[in-house]
Amino acid sequence: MIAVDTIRADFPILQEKIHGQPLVYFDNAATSQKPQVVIDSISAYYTTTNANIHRGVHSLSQRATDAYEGSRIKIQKHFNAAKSHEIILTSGATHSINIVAAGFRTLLKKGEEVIVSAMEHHSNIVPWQMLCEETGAVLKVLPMNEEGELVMERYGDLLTEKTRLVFVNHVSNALGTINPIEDIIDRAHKAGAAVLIDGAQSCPHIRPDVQALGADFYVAAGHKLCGPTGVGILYGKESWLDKLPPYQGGGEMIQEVSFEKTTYADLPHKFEAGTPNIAGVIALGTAIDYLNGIGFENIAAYEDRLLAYATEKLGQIEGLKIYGTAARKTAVISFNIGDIHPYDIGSILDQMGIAVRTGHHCAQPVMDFYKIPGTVRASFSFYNTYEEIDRLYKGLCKAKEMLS
Ligand code: C6P
Repeated sequence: MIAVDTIRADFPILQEKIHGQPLVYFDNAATSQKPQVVIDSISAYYTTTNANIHRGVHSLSQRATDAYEGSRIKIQKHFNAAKSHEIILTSGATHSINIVAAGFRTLLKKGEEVIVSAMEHHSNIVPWQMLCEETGAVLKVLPMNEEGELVMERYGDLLTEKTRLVFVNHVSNALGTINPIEDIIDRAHKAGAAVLIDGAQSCPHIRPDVQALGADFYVAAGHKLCGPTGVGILYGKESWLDKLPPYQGGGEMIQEVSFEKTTYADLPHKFEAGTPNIAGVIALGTAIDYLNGIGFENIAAYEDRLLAYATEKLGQIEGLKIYGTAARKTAVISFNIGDIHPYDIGSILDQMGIAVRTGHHCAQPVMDFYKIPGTVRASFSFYNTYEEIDRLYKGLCKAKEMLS
């Protein structure tokens, strides 16, 4: 059960007015709002703890290090990773994917193959294209269908003895589709390929168990998890992280440096060059505690109800077409009304205090598939309400009237 009024009181920004109207925040897939405990955690860090980590013998540095490493352990437990050093703290999901893609430069050979899904965010396409250009590896695409589901019957044909890596999102940011990653991972492993799961959109709704899934890599963005911007997670199996070379050189990631030779630090430090976002990582730990306090089953159940209500309500608007009608979806509705440009709808909604995202959502291949320039995307969170969906419905009716 979700006590939505109590929860809303935790998020100060939900009291904001936009153009004189109470804010309706339906852009949660872009970034989530932050509860007061997370905001307080950042302030408390700079008030009582600020020091650089892993460096000082002084007490404050020790305090900061303990808080930072404590957060890593919270994240490890949350993802059920076997070891805390399998959690690499990054600046975001994009950074996490780039660490792996860059690492594969030394592992992938010309003519070997990698598989991407047709519904990826650009962050899970471009780094791999760059990798393929550099290595001469071949990028193959697992197609999607009209409902916005992956065509799994094609997967078997794509997987060959040359496949080295498969990378797919757990949940599509543009459509909300929950992809069958268990099957994707299982079959990739049988073919001898490793799998990276982009969990940027799943983690706010689903608690992943990386050991049960068997994922080789799983990435997430802290800012979509009620944490601050500038923090991300890369989970990697120890055996893989050991094989990958470091992504960046600098302080903290070394064992010994001389002008003749440098040796690298053990995991996780090998991938954490430079001073990290210490306050952000600590605040992400607080955010994860906060979300687990509510419970991911409760979050998913409530958001499912919001999605069903919104789908039914928006479906009443003549000419409104929803893109992404997969059987398994998170609370995202991507749509257009007739041939009205999504940007125009988004601008009118904004005048009413309603925040949605418009455009291609950094998933241009998905838009190309549907032969549209973009969509309006309303993405819901556990702090949204049925009344807010009613306001979206009314706003859309008004926008349609004004723009038709
Ligand atoms: N999607 C959206 O509005 P970063 O920017 O590194 O925190 O996350 C990148 C990213 C990677 N994968 C998926 C599936 C994503 O959805 C995102 C971010 C936001 O859909 C901002 S573009």
